[in-house]
Amino acid sequence: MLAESSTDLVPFIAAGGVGLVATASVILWRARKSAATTSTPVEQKSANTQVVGNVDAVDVAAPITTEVAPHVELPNVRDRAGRTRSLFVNAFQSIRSRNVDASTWDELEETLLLADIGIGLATRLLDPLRQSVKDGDLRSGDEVIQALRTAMTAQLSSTDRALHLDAAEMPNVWLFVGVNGVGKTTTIGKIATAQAARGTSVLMAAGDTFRAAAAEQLQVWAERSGASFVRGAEGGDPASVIFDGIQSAAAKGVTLVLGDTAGRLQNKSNLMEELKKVRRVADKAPGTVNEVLLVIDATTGQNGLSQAKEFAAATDVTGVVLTKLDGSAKGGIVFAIETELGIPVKLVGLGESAEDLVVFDPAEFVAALFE
Ligand SMILES: Nc1nc2c(ncn2[C@@H]2O[C@H](COP(=O)(O)OP(=O)(O)OP(=O)(O)O)[C@@H](O)[C@H]2O)c(=O)[nH]1
Ligand SMILES: [Mg+2]
Repeated sequence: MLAESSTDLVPFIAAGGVGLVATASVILWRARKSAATTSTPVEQKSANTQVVGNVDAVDVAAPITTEVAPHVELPNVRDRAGRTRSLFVNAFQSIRSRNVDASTWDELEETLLLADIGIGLATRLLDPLRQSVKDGDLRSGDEVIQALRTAMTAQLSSTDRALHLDAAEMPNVWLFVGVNGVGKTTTIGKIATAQAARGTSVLMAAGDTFRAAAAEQLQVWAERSGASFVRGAEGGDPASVIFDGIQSAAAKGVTLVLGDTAGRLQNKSNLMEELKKVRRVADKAPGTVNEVLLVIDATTGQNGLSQAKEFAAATDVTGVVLTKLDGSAKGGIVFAIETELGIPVKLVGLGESAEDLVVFDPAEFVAALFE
């Protein structure tokens, strides 16, 4: 059974707590950064695995304060997802002010397709609206847009977006999978920062053994966030590194292991087999895999959908992290991922900094497209 916990365990920017949570996160980040850089012990675990960092030394290094720091810039879907937003807002503006005719449907379809919602879903959204106009139930362009908003909101309404963290299943393991360069390592860094701000102890396991630089990149994030860190030899077995990380976390009483993996193409069957093994090994005692997060780059649009299918088949993906929404007009992919695949989008990346990750809030997202 997966855990009872929900987004309240995840200190991202959630409705109602934006200022305080983000501020706490940033303040603790600073305290942890200095703690981690002043005294980071390096311990040899085995010939191939190094454990770096000492959770006890940095755990809750500073009290979480609710004081508001005015200089902290908070990420916001409405502002950051500007390219997707302006695509919708501009199209809707002209449609709203006109009577409904053939060009209305052409423009709506074009907008949905440009946003990479996909032809199947675009048709399923627009056909009932066309019918309602024929039946006289919808008359103006404005009414059509309102009805589209309701229909799009309904597409996102019923998924479980909770990130599962269970105190009874220590250590919890969250694995990060996806094709090259989508933002897996960066997302781990962001999540560690946010979890650390909540006082959750974190260990990062560098399961990307493909390049030495990958482990070093992750280690930088570990030092910044005060997380422990385990890496293996370049070219080593990723499953062993993740397993060593879990054992180390169990020995130290660390709650959450974030397992990085090398980027891979979804059609390389040997690499997908490797990922299955990582997941299998990570799920052995003492670890419990509570999340397998597929990281998808929003700028790749519909291509992300075929990636998702293959990764989901290999690793039982529990959720999607949609990164780089800040640089993409293809944010409609959110609807396609959820409706075509039934995988919830749990987090959204809105930039490259530690705080640029938010819980996906469907109402906020839809509002950003329509208002
Ligand atoms: N604008 C923007 N850039 C991002 C976001 N997330 C990650 N990036 C950037 O994307 C690039 C790749 O990020 P990585 O975290 O290295 O990606 P990865 O999936 O680990 O890459 P590989 O390990 O090579 O497969 C970096 O330059 C990140 O800063 C995001 O939400 N927005
Ligand atoms: Mg990486």
